[in-house]
Amino acid sequence: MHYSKLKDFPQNFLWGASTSAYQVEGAIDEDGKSPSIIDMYEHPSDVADFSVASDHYHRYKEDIALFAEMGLKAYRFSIAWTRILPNGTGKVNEKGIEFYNNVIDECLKYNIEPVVTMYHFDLPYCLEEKGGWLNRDTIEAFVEYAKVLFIHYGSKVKYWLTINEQNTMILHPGAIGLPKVGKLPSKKDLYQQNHHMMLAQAKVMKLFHNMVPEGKIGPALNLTAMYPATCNPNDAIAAHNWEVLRCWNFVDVCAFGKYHPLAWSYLKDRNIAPEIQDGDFETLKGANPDFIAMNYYSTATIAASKGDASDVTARAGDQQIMLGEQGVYRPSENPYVEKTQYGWVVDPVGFRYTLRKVYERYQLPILITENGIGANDTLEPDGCIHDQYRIDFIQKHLHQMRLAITDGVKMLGYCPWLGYCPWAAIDVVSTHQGYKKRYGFIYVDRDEFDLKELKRYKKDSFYWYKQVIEENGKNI
Ligand code: BGP
Repeated sequence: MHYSKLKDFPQNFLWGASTSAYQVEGAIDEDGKSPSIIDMYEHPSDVADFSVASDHYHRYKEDIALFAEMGLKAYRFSIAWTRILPNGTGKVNEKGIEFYNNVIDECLKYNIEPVVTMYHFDLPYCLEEKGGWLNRDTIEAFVEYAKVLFIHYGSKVKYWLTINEQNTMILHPGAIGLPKVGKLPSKKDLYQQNHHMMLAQAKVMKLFHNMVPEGKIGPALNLTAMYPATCNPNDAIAAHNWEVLRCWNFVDVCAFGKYHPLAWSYLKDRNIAPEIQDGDFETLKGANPDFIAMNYYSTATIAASKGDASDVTARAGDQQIMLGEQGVYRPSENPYVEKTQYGWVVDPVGFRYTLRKVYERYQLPILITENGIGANDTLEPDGCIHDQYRIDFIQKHLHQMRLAITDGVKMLGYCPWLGYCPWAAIDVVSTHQGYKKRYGFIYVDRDEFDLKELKRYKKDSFYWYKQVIEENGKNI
């Protein structure tokens, strides 16, 4: 669709940026924090671990001052459950409460809207030892944790995200890390975990609406539209299979309180459907998210399954690199898109396409909680970082977002486009590829193992994004 005039980004649009606790904070055993699963998982030995990360725990004031200088209107960060309730439940750790109070107050001091993720891949390890998400007790533990957060921060934080990328945790658990025993859970167990997370999320959303009536809460999923590899109808069916299983099923359970019918048929047919207890569907129906948060990096291109083991590729899959599944789909190449140096498809038009689909399906406001390019940036001798590729990436995605805004149905009473929080506000440790895979607007001077002074430098993209925000995206 071509338009003679593009709509503007809305007034009050949340121009933000994101991080997560385990990737940015460091201080993994300070002030009463207990280990989380991601701290304990086995990660490749040739990349940085999370023990120091970007040392934000000690430098949050300096970092938030830089975010303010960049003009951020929102900062999306996650709270580490293990700082708040080191035993998973029970005794509240005052030092943990204080830390996030300080972070939130520091944001508010600069009129930066804090956007809080409650759970970003980091279940307390002590709960994992009791079965983790496979154990139904973890549902109530999450509710208890949420209640502590709403009591302490509910009056200051308006935007909340329950669980980050539940679909990544269930479909690509290896990308998050390998449990100590070195073995990933079976699919049956993963879908049971998924069901428990869905119940926990629904209960927490209900609690939130009672405790923080003015606030807004949503799930944060990794959403990726799928293209059929050709116009062969079987490729179209396969692309739809995987789009439903990878994306819509997760959003549907939260937004509609029920599994997507195609996903449910797949789960039943393969004997991997979760056990459902009486009352579970009533609980799921009670979620009522206020918006959908979405992490978007890439699209994927999908061909029909050949029905044999060759559907699954030998290369390692991750959040964005599709693996294939026998009888469901095969990953295919797309000749019309580029890739990052880490092999992730770069597809700004696919962003518009995915936004259209999300809006069409759920008719809820959308908050972009991640989007960005991982690259090996170079710190020049004069202290500059010329990351034109990051500027190009974000510029193109924002332009497509503006087109999607122009495509959008105007909704009565509220704006369907809440904001854009790219990944990442500042360099952080990648989930599984170490420190050299950088995403931030602010460079942190450390190497994989040499921590140097962790000094902060503003990248070219920092100045560019600042101007975009000042102009409310009018030149995008
Ligand atoms: C998302 C995660 C983020 C972040 C990002 C970039 O899936 O929610 O935590 O890690 O991907 O991924 P990576 O660090 O693997 O490059």
